[in-house]
Amino acid sequence: MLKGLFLNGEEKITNNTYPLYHPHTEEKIANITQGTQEDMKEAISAAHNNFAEMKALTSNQRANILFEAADRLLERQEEAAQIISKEASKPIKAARGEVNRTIQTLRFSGEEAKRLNGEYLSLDAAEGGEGRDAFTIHEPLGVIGAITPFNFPLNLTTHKVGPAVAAGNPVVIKPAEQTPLSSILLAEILTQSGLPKGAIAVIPGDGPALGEVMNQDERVKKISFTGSPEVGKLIKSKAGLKRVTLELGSNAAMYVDESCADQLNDIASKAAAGAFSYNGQVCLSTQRIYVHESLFEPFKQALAVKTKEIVFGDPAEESTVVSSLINKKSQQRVLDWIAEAKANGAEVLTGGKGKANGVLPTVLANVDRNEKISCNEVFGPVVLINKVKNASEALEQMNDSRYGLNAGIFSNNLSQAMNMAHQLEVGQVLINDVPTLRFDHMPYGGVKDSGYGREGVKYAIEEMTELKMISLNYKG
Ligand code: TXE
Repeated sequence: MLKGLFLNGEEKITNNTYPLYHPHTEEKIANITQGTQEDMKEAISAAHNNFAEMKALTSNQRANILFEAADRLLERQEEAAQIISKEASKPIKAARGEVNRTIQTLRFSGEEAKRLNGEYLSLDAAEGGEGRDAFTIHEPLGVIGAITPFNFPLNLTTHKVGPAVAAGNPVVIKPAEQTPLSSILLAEILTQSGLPKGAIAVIPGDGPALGEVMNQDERVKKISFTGSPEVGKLIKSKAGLKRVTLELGSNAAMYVDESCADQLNDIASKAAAGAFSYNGQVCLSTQRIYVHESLFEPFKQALAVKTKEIVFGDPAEESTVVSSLINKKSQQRVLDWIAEAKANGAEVLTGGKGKANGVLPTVLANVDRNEKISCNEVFGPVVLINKVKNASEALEQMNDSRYGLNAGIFSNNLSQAMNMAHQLEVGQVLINDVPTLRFDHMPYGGVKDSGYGREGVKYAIEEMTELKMISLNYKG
């Protein structure tokens, strides 16, 4: 299959292509047209030229485009899931889950398009301010640049596109090299649903080259990026007066306190799901688990049992939960970090190398906090479990990280859990849930190296609009 760029509402195929391989079966899936810097400039011009038309759409019209896109995606849900499963090596059940979430993200975006409300301002609070009615409105910014990663190629892209459209902004997408097909599908569906042609473009290709054009072009008013902290910081450093939102990685932690003795099996199941869903390539993957010393041994055993039940294999199989990592480099990095931790005394309860680019679900116990596998984002199917004396030691270890995205606390002691929640250095705290949890309408983003700004439909819209104040002096 030859797949082109999505530009000016249609496919543009050129001879300049790159091959896309299935990470698990290693078969060629497609040849993708490689976008050039000229293509990116053309996409930005088209988006800019469509801004007036986008801005003129009513809230109701924008909402209806998003609702129709949700309905069209629902009709094509199996096709979309197969695309995600093949390009990202995502187990098919998880790929279907991602499509379902994307449909919701589009619907939430449509609903929020109807709620772009401002506020009444009491200007008479200032001396001499009486006799005026003042209020705020939200205006769209202009062209939004969306730079997206491979791990949730449809839903994370929709988290940028849905709010952009809801607010009345055109958008240019630079998808991850490995997963362009789902973004192209999204752009096709939105265009079929009535989005003005040219108001959305997808330009696959080299990140640094295409990102540079987005960063340099002053018509791009905001870049919304999801990916690694290194690239995120680079984009922000070059952004000038553009707005920037960065959704970066993490090494998410959770704590199981002494009050959870009766729930260990249930918590271990949830922790295994949190650690291994989509092969651990999730920014809020459950990576570090701290357990009160009184429950450490039984929890460790329960987690090992649950992990051994997880099926590794071809992502097309219904039973598969963990499949190959995105590429060989990732596989090698994860295996090297496991070997290094083991050589330094960590206990490997289960795990190993899998077929193709795979790593088998791995549990490591008693891992030194300075190990690469502990203090970096592993982005693979590995979970670490360590013993702590009490909640304050758990808190200290959980906060000892360059990242701060999500954290989980399992506790039946409300005040202990709430005290920890207030002191955790993260964007989101989940009490009685693993950190691997995101609903698509909640605010979502990180502190420290995990990010800058917030997503979650309503919150992304706030960052994609300009606040304007209008005042009327009715006394003259
Ligand atoms: O990210 P990259 P990758 C993190 C996670 C993971 C790491 C690697 O830590 O280990 O990222 O993933 C484009 N200017 N997360 O390699 O390289 C690139 O083409 C502009 C966290 O995919 O940052 C792709 O489209 N753009 C996470 C996108 O940036 C550039 C999800 C991401 O690529 C660029 C996924 C440049 N100079 C990964 N260089 C989360 N928070 O969900 C590359 N790109």
